[in-house]
Amino acid sequence: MSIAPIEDLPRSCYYIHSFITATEEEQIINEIRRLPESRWTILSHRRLLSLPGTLTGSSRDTLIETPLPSFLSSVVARLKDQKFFDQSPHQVPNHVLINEYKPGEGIMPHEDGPAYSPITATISLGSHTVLEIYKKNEQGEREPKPTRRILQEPRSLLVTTGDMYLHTLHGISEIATDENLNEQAIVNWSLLGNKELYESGAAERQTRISLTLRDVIKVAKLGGAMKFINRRS
Ligand SMILES: O=C(O)CCC(=O)C(=O)O
Repeated sequence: MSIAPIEDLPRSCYYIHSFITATEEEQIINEIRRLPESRWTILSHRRLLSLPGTLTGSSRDTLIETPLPSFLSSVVARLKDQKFFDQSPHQVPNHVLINEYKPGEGIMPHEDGPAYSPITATISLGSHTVLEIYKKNEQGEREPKPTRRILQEPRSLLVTTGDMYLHTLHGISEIATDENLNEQAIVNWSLLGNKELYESGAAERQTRISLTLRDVIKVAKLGGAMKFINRRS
């Protein structure tokens, strides 16, 4: 598998179409559908679920050490083989945020914050989407319009790290159809696997599940966390 950085972006963003197969995509979606409904947090414009769990501690930056579920093992092994996480403290992702978006749903522009090592690997399942990248001005505020648009095909992997992780914001517009899809407007156009699906310039979204895999820097053993809780009570 050749890994090309996205031209026209700082050398800190990688796109790989067909990172997983259609069979793997279906298996992972089925496993996610089997998770109890009570694990999902319903937000107004998407729902989300954290595995192995949500971060704890007063700064919400600590992961209680628990393995990721086995249905993600081959994906995690592939990320390790590709050495994307070699510079992160645990050399592999230890946390995954699962977001589900219906057509018309999205996520406000945001930064991923300091709880994680500065590398994010996102796998898209079930639908494409367009991720919008915003620069910050000299005051550190988000510029009003996105400066880059990245088309993420189903089964693709997007890795962001370095400058891109530290100095930009990213979001997904709450729209049901992505428009203005072409070589000039989409920075990873030349890296798409199935360009013909988008060549009309518009693509309707389906329900998309994204897996955002990251390495949480602080990890606590359950025994240690219990002692900490007891000491405070
Ligand atoms: O769903 C996506 O691709 C983006 C998710 C995201 O930005 C996040 O989990 O912080």
